[in-house]
Amino acid sequence: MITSTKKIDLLESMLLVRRFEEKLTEMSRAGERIAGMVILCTGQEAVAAGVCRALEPEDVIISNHRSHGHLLAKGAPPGPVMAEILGRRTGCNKGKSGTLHIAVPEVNALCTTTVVGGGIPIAVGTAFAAQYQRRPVVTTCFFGDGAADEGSFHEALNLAALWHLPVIFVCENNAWAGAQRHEEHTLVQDIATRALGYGMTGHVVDGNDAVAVYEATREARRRCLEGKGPVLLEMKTYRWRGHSEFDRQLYQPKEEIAAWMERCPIKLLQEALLAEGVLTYAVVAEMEDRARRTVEEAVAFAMNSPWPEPEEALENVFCD
Ligand SMILES: Cc1ncc(C[n+]2csc(CCOP(=O)(O)OP(=O)(O)O)c2C)c(N)n1
Repeated sequence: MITSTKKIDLLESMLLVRRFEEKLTEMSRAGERIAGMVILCTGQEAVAAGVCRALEPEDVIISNHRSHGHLLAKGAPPGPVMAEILGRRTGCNKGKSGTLHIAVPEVNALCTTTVVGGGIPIAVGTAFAAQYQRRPVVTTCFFGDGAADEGSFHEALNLAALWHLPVIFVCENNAWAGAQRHEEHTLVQDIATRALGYGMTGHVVDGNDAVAVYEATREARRRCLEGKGPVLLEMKTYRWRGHSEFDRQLYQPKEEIAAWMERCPIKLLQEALLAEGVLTYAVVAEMEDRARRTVEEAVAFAMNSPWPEPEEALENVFCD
């Protein structure tokens, strides 16, 4: 059973992600130099928070191009994440990743890849390593519905099931892959049903309900650690913004966006907690303040950080 403390933690985590990304939008519109494309998970925060707050610190995550929520919810420090996005030397990857390939090994966020579907086999590799070394660690891999139609998805899920690897495959089905609707790239309505074809467990989860996401992830984690093999969780959610901030979103019906905004994951949890008497409006206001302050501090840290020197470009670059 999820505790009230954990529910508050989920809300706090979602608020941080929302405010962080709102700030990024503001900065990108103001012409701030952002290293890479601004790709947001606004509207999908329940998946990031629900999954990552259900994991333990030693569990690994592998993320994709829509990574800010995953990283922050896993515990990545907002200052160095912001600094990385702004290409500064104090960034998580010394300013060499920019927005799109951030890794934060300190919190076991080992890889962010923008190759659609590219992270899925990598997750199978890290899960194999944990199983081989008999470490009680689960790998969670985030990818979109578009990625579920890549060849890598099929090979990776087949192998993970065959070897009973401890992987939670999290498909964030936000209804769109770039400008393509889900129905335009697959006839399969529920991607979770594909699990059956590989001999693994799959579930459809309400991806805007942070508590449901948390509980599904806890259960999947338990199964993985009992050696029962991987789990495929399909989180039904929605992308509020365009594919990236360069995208004018003309293909996304306004009414569709509005209907999903009504089911804002933050609003849903906040209202539930107020109704349950777990939270008061005063505490909500404090949480809001805290999230805004954290983001302001992250921006100040990043903006006051130096740019990398040109000669640093080849440091930490390996080749045979
Ligand atoms: C292998 C590969 N093909 C195409 C692209 C270009 N691309 C970047 S994101 C994207 C859409 C991905 O959609 P989805 O997997 O559903 O994730 P979402 O953006 O909806 O979160 C595409 C086609 C890419 N980066 N990599």
